[in-house]
Amino acid sequence: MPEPSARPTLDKWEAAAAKEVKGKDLTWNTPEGIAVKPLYTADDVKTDPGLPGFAPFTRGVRASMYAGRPWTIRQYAGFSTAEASNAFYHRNLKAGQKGLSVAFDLATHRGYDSDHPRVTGDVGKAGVAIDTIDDMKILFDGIPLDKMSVSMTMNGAVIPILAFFIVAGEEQGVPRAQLDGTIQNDILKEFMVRNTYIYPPEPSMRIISDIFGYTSREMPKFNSISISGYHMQEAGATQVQELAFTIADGQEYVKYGVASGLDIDKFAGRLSFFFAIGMNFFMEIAKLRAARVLWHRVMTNLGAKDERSKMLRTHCQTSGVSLTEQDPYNNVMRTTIEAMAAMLGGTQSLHTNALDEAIALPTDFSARIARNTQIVIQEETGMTKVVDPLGGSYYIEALTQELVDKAWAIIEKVEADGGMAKAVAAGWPKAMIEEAAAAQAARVDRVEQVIVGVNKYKLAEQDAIDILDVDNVAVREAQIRRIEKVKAGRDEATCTAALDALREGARGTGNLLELAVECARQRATLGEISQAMEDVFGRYGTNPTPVKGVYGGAYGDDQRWSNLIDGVSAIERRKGRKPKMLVAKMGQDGHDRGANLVSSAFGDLGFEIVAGPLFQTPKEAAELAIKADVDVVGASSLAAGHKTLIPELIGYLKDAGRTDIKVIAGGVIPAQDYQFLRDAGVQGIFGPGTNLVDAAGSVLQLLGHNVPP
Ligand code: 3CP
Repeated sequence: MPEPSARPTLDKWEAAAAKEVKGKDLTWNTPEGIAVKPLYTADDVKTDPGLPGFAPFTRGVRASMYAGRPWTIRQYAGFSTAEASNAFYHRNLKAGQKGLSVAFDLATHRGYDSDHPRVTGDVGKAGVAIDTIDDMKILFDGIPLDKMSVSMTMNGAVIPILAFFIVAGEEQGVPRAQLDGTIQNDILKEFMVRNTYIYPPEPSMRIISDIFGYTSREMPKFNSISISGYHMQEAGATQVQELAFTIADGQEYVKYGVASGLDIDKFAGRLSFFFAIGMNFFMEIAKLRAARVLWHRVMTNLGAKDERSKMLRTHCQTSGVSLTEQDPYNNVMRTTIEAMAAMLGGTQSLHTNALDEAIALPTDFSARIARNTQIVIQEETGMTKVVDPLGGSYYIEALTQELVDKAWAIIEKVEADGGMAKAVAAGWPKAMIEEAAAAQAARVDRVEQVIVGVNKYKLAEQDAIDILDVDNVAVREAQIRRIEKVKAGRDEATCTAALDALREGARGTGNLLELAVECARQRATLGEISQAMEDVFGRYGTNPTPVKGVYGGAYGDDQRWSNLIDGVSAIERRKGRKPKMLVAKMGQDGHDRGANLVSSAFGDLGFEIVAGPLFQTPKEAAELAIKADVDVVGASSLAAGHKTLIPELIGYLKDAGRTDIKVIAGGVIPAQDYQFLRDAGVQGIFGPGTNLVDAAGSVLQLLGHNVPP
């Protein structure tokens, strides 16, 4: 070591670096507005991160962390029937997975039984169909619910699903006090980004308080909520937005729980979190550390005394949107990098995405690679042997503090507005996220942000990979047979009485989960339990409001963009009105990032956009298209319903004599399905990673105007 006086100063380093890069500014301005410097030193570290296992838990919630027990390898899965999903779980557990995480289909999420006419395209797609307690029992057949921790991603139909889970335990001989697991139960982010809500915000918040009340009393090992930022990042949020809104959501839930009469330290210890881990490696590590600091601060301010109540425990999932359909084996590397960020950030539980997850549900092959990514890190690398190995890194510590400060400013704004429920109702968090999404799409389309294989180093030709295709007609028929069997075998009078009691409880103050558990015992279906509450609460719906000017604003006087605008004007002159496009979301798929981006970008080009409401049937979408007299319908599908829903839409337009209305499809559509859709009459298909400027050129061509390349 040189003597302190002989050590080079920062000024000297700056001069040396500037000489090397000939004065180029090396500051990296990240999307969250952080100016990342090329070098960090001890001068940048303003706070002592303390020790792991001690407040404010910057360095982790356990003293020994992974040296004592590694994080839980918990792969999110579920598809088609309960039998198929159960078999998949058994195979995965045998191969080294440690905890379960159930994915439900969208019909289940939205509280519909599989025989409901609105969900023909959704049953068994993107998750398992659960209609009755019998389905739930089959799902966990041979899996002891007192030993295996089970996470269930459910928000809308959270009451019937949790009731089925409790009764499945009972009928397995496991008392509810021994049930170990987590329910997502996070409705605020549904209103912001994910959209699988059923009821309006106020009764939805009551449901959450009822679940806190019941589980804190009856199920001490069960995590009553998974407060989720994941879906915000998937919808385009920056890491600061994800962090701030998630912590603010948590704060709101605690306030509601306390207002419902619960003692904060009786339920707060079982609140858990869920974050996305994207490709900004150090930012993600710092984000998890910052989240723990922020939660400790929030809970201290809310009056929690028990340190467990202030400890942020979290699940993480590698980022789905960071995966690409193009050159998909790159996704293995992306997921590995993200998994490392999650573990270096100190996650408690982790899902690693499969390489084909940008286009379909995982196959056994892709699920194995995803799972083994975690097993290799845990068992081959020695990375788990040291607690928080990045603690004390100048950059990580400085970034952690910067994220804390930036997120805190947003949390304070939320508080000034009266809390997250009010902010969500006012709509500004959603708008902020959508603006960030539009800005990011423009960065990618303009190659300011590189995505290997998509906007740089593209393959001339690509081999198709094998993907899983679910025959949802067969799944639906099997589900309908089981619903009929369950209904035929139950005592109608006691079942109706239990449902009536639930309806009354919804009108009054009875605990909804407790009442639903009785409905589940009496073999009421998920649809019936949901409907009993809907009779009182109503069903909620909103219309999208795409952001304006962000995507187009990024293009300035770019020549191609100007050519497109000229093309739109040419069509306007020819038709005497602007070209008109319905952006349609059909089925129960609430993922609206793609639809909103298309609406924003095409709107900025001068199209008249009809932003269709979520959850339309094909018939409703066709009727809206005809009524609005659009030139083109863009059907956005992110949850695998396209092969059923889009041909039906075309059928309705044809029956109405409107074959002049062109139909295009976009979203998560595997190449294998392109010919099927073309044969059904789809005139343009835009899969994942589509450049919106290219897409606009194709649509203008479809409308009879050729845009110069
Ligand atoms: C942990 N333990 C330890 C140590 N580490 N004991 C001694 N020494 C250690 N070093 C203890 C814990 O205290 C705990 O016991 C037990 O071991 C289990 O550890 P854990 O850390 O609590 O882990 P786990 O049971 O896996 O729970 C993790 C959380 C839980 C808390 C995060 O909520 C969870 O599993 N969440 C998963 C959520 C999920 O899968 N979501 C999927 C979303 P005690 O409990 O007794 O203290 S998928 C969504 C995809 C997108 C979409 O929505 O569509």
